[in-house]
Amino acid sequence: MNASSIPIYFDARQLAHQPLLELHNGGWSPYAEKSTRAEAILSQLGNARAVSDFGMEPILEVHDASYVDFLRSAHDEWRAAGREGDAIGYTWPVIRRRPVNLQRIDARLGRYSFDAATPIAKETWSAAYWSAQTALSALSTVIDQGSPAAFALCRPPGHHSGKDYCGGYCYLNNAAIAAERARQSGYRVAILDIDYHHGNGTQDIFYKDGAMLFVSIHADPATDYPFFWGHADERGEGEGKGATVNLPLPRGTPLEGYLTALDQALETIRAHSAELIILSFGADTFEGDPISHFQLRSEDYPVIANRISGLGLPTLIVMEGGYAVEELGRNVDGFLSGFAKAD
Ligand code: Q9C
Ligand code: ZN
Repeated sequence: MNASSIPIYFDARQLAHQPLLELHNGGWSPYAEKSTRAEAILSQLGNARAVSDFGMEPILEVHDASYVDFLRSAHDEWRAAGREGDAIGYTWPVIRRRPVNLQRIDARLGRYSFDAATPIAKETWSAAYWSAQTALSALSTVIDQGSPAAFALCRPPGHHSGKDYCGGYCYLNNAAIAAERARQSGYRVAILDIDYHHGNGTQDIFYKDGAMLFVSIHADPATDYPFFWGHADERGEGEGKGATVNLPLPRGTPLEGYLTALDQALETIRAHSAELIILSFGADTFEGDPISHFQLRSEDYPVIANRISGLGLPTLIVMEGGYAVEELGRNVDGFLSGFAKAD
């Protein structure tokens, strides 16, 4: 049993997604988003509750059907084209290129992705599907059973995935799917994204939506992935103007600077009169993370979590990144314990 008493959801089918390599700084390296991440968290937290199947409908509220079809068949198409290993693109349509409906797998990979960090392996679709169902199951505990909080051990993660693209180890946007579901159940929802990387997919999905607040604290995209999104002047568009709030922080940020941004984020959420929080939680803000550059220590996670739970709002905690596998269980457990603790 985990120290926190927060219900945990996980499905073992999420583990079967195992891409081998990613293109990183000009060469192939072992895929950082390993299945051992989820195993490490699970072995620290103890048993998870069983995930229910909410079907395709909530996924299709967020993602295009053509993209979902692509995700399902891309690996088969790759193999049918005579390729080895995992499907990965190498050509992308430059922004504003006129849409062309191409069948070649390489063109389809370019059309439905934005980077080379997100290979599609044989079991990717199934793992992404169950990761989304994990988020929906944990949400149901909050909105149908009145649990004040729940933890969705989602893997693969989701916040870089938009309505018709994968990227950044993400295929289906678990947090967005849950947020949309919560909204349809009548809640005024705020998404707080505290992964090290900007949640460009989530931002994109709700960019013109004034009812869904998206607030993100992340590494400055001037220096860090995903570079093209997450700058402070991105504030939403049309009716969504003001409902996107980006708080980029420099590399090397320790707890103190982080809490200043967090207080600003929480104030924004209060001002929005949010009734439910979807928290995209990445533990890649940890000082020992192999691909990230903040300076948060293990003992900082309970502090951060406790401030967020101080909002007093029902909260779905959705797992995003975090690649220091050795310390990941401890950091996630610390976060959940700090969240559950009364102040
Ligand atoms: N050379 C999440 O944390 N690779 N995704 C960056 C830098 C992509 C991270 C490569 C990082 C994606 C969910
Ligand atoms: Zn991340």
